[in-house]
Amino acid sequence: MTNAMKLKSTLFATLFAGASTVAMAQGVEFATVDTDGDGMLSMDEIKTLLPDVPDDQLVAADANGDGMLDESEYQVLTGG
Ligand SMILES: [Ca+2]
Ligand SMILES: [Ca+2]
Repeated sequence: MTNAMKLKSTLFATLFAGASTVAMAQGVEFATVDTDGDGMLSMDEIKTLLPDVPDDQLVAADANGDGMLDESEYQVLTGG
């Protein structure tokens, strides 16, 4: 392996590590997270599929403070 190739693979590893949480959240559909299909995401449902999302982000995304995320609140959480 050349030095240039080593540098490239190190750079890619760094980029992927930095982006992993956001990329993962963005890649999961609302319907996938809503495991009981009631149209709302409980904090338990979110934590099962997205265990790396910090609590403060979940609280911030819950715009109406009902302890659940609807589809529009989930879009805010995932930046969609
Ligand atoms: Ca649900
Ligand atoms: Ca809510």
